[in-house]
Amino acid sequence: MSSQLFRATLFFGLGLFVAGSCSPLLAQKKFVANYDESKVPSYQLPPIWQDDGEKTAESWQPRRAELMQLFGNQMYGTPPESEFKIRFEEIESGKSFDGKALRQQFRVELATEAGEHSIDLLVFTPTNATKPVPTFLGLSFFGNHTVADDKVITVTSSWCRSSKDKGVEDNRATEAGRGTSKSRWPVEMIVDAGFGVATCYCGDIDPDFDDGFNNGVHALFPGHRPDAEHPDRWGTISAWAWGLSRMLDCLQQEVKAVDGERVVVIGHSRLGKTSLWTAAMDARFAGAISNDSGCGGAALSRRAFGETVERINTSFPHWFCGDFKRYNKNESALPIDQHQLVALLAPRPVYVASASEDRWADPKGEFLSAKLSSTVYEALGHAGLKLEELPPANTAEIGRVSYHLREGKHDINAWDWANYIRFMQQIAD
Ligand code: GTR
Repeated sequence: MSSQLFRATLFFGLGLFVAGSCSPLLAQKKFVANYDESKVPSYQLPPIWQDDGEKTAESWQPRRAELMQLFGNQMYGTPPESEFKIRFEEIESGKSFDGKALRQQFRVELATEAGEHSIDLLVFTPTNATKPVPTFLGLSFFGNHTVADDKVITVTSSWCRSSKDKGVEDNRATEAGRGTSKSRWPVEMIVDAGFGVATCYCGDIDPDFDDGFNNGVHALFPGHRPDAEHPDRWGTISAWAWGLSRMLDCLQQEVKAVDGERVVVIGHSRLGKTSLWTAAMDARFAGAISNDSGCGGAALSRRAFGETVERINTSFPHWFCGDFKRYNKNESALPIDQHQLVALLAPRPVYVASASEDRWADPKGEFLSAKLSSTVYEALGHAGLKLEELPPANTAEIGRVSYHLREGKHDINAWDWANYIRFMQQIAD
């Protein structure tokens, strides 16, 4: 190699190294999560109530409207308000789970001037029900066919995240995915308890990757995509939340087996962040459950314990609105925090759940949000969360504001659901 060529190669190599060290990928690798309670920064939470204001039902309404606007503009992004058409079609029904469950599959068709989009909704209700039943509604990570070993359930044709375990090949779901998420959806236990469970695939609403908001329901509203000029418009979590409201439209208008006034939105992890924001935006939901929702869900952002605002905005730049990135490494500047999000659900029953080994999601930060939201429940005439501090593992406190800490990892399992069924009982009564 000539010395000139050597110098050029060295220069180019160094250039790559310098550019590489600034790339988001490498910056991401360098992130070290804080798991040390003594290193949690000292922080002051934004108040739930207007400073020095009265804590009454009357004063809550304007404060709630103000907070909704802040969460919409600064964090999740606002959904469009323009018109759309919606149609429901029952595409299949039959018995499942040895005849215990009625399975119904609906296609929810959405249309605007910009195009059409459809989402498949799967509903299980107890066959022996004598009246419409209270029902859980939640999104799945990999499609309706993954929630049960049932050959009749439609396999999604939407884009899926790569996963051999879930039978995804080249970002497409396959037959091999059937039932692979059934531990997260104990349908038999739910129908045995007298409740329904409905689900659709989050990627049917909006694919979970950073696509410049060109597909999913974003594509129906091209004039409302987030861009440099409008960084406050809806990210993917807001799109999922909007989609869940369309599923509720279907349950309320089309599904006679479901009690549409008693639908509780449930979600795990990123979908638990979504369930809280969904119920905040749509008062028709009778309650909400967030399972291990962590940063951007129930966990207080200011604690920066485990996943932080900067980390989540770097790994998942499409989840929140553009303006949320202003708070990367700058949580104390946020005009909001997640205890206020939980409070937005009052007086409807809310359940925040954590897992002991799920430090990334900050169980203590999740607990504190539930606890602090209680002030609004109390002002509205209901009991708040009865626990004073983070309880020992495998303790569930069920009430209007519920919380549990399950022993184990980041997941949603039968123990979690057994408690969600107990929680649902208060909605049924
Ligand atoms: C993680 C993310 C979390 C949580 C989780 C999930 O990678 O950092 O905020 O949402 O994914 O949804 O499983």
